[in-house]
Amino acid sequence: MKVFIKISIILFSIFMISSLSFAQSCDPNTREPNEDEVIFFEHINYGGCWMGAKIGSNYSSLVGNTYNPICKKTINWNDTISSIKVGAKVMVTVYEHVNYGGRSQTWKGNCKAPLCLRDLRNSNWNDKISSFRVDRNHDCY
Ligand SMILES: [Ca+2]
Ligand SMILES: [Ca+2]
Repeated sequence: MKVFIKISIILFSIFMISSLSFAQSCDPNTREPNEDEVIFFEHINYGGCWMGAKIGSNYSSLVGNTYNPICKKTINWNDTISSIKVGAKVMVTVYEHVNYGGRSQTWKGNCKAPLCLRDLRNSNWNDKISSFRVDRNHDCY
């Protein structure tokens, strides 16, 4: 009986560890989002420079050069984003033009795990995003 309990605990632990590592991660080698933030990347496959934005952040224009201390270079994020990790409890809406204009697209995490958008060429959004809003994913609250 004791052995059975021990085996059960071990199996349960393995299950918990594996579900954590599989469910919570897009690519552990690059910056992962907290559940309340979205991470935008310069290149596909979460490459290049990245910027994070929390729930409640609205960027009406990405136009203009900003110094990014993370990658230590000046970058213009307009028409630059090529991959995105959407935090578990985040709903992000991206827009083709500044001031939330033009075509738009909304993506959400699934409340437990981030949504992994590794290559925006697949959805015709590569190097097109000019403004975005980050809201709560209301499915999760
Ligand atoms: Ca790009
Ligand atoms: Ca654009």
